[in-house]
Amino acid sequence: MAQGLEVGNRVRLKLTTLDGETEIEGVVLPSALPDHITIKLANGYNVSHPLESIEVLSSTKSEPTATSPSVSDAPQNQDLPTVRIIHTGGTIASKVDYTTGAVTAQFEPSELVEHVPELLKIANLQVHKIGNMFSEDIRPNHWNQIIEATEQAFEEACDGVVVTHGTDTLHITASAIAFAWSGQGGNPPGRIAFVGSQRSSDRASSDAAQNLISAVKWAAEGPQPTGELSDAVVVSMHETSDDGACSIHAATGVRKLHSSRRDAFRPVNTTPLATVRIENKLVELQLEGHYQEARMNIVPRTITTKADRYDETIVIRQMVAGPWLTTREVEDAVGSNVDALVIHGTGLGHLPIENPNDDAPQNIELHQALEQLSLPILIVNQCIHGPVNMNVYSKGRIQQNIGLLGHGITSSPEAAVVKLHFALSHQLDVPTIMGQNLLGEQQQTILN
Ligand code: DAS
Repeated sequence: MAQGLEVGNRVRLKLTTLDGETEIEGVVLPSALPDHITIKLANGYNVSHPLESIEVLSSTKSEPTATSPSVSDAPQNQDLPTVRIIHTGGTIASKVDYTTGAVTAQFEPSELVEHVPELLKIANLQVHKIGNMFSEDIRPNHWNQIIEATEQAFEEACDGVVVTHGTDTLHITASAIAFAWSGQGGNPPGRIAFVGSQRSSDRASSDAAQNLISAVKWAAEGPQPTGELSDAVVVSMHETSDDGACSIHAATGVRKLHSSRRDAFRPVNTTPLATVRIENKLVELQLEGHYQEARMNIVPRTITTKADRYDETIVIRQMVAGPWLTTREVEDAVGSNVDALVIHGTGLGHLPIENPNDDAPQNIELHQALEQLSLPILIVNQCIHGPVNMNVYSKGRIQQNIGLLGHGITSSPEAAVVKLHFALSHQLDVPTIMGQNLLGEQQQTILN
């Protein structure tokens, strides 16, 4: 490392660039390139510069933070709300192995709290470890384990629960827990917030700390869920790519829409329920106006202590409408004894099942194959945003006439598939259920 600089030093550097000289400040990170220095800037981004282009104006060793006590012996403030962190893994619980550069899930849940001691000013914290999984490996049996852990937390008088989870399927699991608690009229005794991070917790540009602080803030101090506004389970992630604010999203109205940005989670057909602002160590929870108004205009559900589970044997085959969709996919699915099909339709939810130029017979074959099927076929939306609306074009009406489901869906596509799995798990009438608004998953959009 250059000129006595060490990882962790807070530095002010003079840069000589093609555009002249400039100054930057930040924290020294492990170098991303040979003969370069890598700095974490105040806005959370990392920059690397050739060592010969810098002059060190100041460099101070950052005081070694006193390793805060683990959760078990941390000085908990019993006067604060009690929040249990249910830990499943993901990047939020990972570290970069700087020898390989790979991110591996390896945290103990108590380490999360040690990394973010501010949490202990918000809540009296407990931890429950389910695993250290990346979320692409999570299955419905893990949903049931999380549901069990949330029930147990509330039985043991927790005010709220935070579930740490990988980001790839975070919105799917969050939707699953929402339908488990509120899909058949229930309402959990406290708040449930899912949280992940796009950057591993040990990287200076990590979003983990602020996402976690926001999730714990909601779990500790948020309003009692109504059960009607998809507020029984929420997702807490960065509002923008900069630090300072996290959005509290309804579980069934949010989706991961970017593979790497810190604001990857965006609302689908709705807007966040609340925002947590974190500035100068102040943490402030602000409910959004539309949510406050909606809360005043409905009767909150009776609180329940038990949630539903998912049938882990249910098999749902998904396919994508477009130039490559043929009858073969449908026949393979039916041949392998699936419980339902989900087809991600184009536009408002359309499939290639007409042959106007008399030169695409496979479209007619697909139409006939779908018409003959007796199992549920749900249409969701490749566009992600906007409704599935099969009343606008004749194609949609043909689809409804052959019994395809999904007209009017305005939740995230993944929430709709979870809802289908939920209905099948409880032998509910799928066409009826898919047309209903069970817990507020039908977000306000142009359909209304
Ligand atoms: N693989 C990703 C996952 O666990 C890492 C992450 O973003 O959390 O979802």
